[in-house]
Amino acid sequence: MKISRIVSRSVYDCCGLPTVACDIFLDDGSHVTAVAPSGTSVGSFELPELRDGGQQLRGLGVKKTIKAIEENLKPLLEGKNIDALAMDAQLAALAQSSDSKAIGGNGLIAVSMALYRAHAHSLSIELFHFIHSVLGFENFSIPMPLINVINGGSHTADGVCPVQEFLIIPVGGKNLTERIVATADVCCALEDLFKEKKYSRVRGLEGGFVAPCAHVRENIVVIQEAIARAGYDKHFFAFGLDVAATQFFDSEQKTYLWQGQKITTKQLVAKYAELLDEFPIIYLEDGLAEDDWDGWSYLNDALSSRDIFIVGDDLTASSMERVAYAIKHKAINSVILKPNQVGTVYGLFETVSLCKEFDVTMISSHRSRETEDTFIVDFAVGATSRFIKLGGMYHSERLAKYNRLLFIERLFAQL
Ligand code: 2PG
Ligand code: MG
Repeated sequence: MKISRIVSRSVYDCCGLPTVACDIFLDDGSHVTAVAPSGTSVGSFELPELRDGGQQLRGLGVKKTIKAIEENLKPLLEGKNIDALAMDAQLAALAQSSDSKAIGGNGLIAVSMALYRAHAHSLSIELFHFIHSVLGFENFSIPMPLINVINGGSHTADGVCPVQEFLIIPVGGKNLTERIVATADVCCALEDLFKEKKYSRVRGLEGGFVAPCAHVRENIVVIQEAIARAGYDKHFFAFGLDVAATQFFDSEQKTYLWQGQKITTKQLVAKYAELLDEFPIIYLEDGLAEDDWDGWSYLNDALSSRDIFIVGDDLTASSMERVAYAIKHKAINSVILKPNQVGTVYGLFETVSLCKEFDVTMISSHRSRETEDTFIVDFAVGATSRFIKLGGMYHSERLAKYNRLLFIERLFAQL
């Protein structure tokens, strides 16, 4: 099937801010759409977005991005037979070149994702299936969700608690359906508890409640209380933290501002060790800042006996080169995969291959500024990610993704 037309346009994300959508029209008259997500705690090693600047829409308009797609990408793709991988390889080459600034990571990723969706559509197969076959992987499985129930850091207005995301991990469930029921139960119990304790029920960017306590420990205690109240055994849920530590790192003084105190890398790692002694935390994302490389090797070594996923996000920025460096420096054992960090799905495939080769655990992740697009879910299943991060079970841009994952589990049950 041929690509007859590519249209890019401005749509709005969950924060009411503009983002780029790409529609691909095929020569049978059908079309598909993909929409670029955006981050709030954006790492410095991500492919930069192209935005309009100026006063309007906080300077986040995407007219320039749309123009760049028209001028640079449309001529490469229109009128050609759809071949997502080969076409995306061309986009990946642009992403690696100085031209990437002229198009922006946001423009590239919208077109890149739309190419896979269009190709899958032209073959009448599910997107996850197409991605899986492109990667040549054998078995499918449904990734374990990491559900964000309390938000802190830059994902809240006050940023009173340093940790960005308190995640619950329903390890006791035997399948996704059971895990989601249990999680929804805990979310209800948490809401009741917040009411009783007269905590604000304002939600953060990803749909979890704004952290009621400045101290990390106290927030975990509240979640534990909700789990008990919902009637789940204490082994049913494990915990994860996305600390997003780059946000409170002082790179000149090499200190972290943790709960009002300036502390060193080693002191922060000691705080994590204390939390790990007290709670069943099995997942620690961006525990240190994106350029604290020595600190990361120390962290990974110090916690190595603890059976914990040490996860790079801002540190690795989904880039094959940075993940390779992190492996070499023994900085991590797990990696976040976000398509827009590298600008193309093809670029992310390269990182996936590296993770497979070195047995690095993969976590596919949404961004804080999302839309109804569920591409990341299909990517996670197709790439055989062990975990998936989709935010809280609140707000339609998050639920669209949980519901897509439930649909895929149902499809598998019928195979
Ligand atoms: C993260 C993400 C998603 P953001 O840090 O992992 O949860 O947040 O999109 O703001 O970078
Ligand atoms: Mg993160």
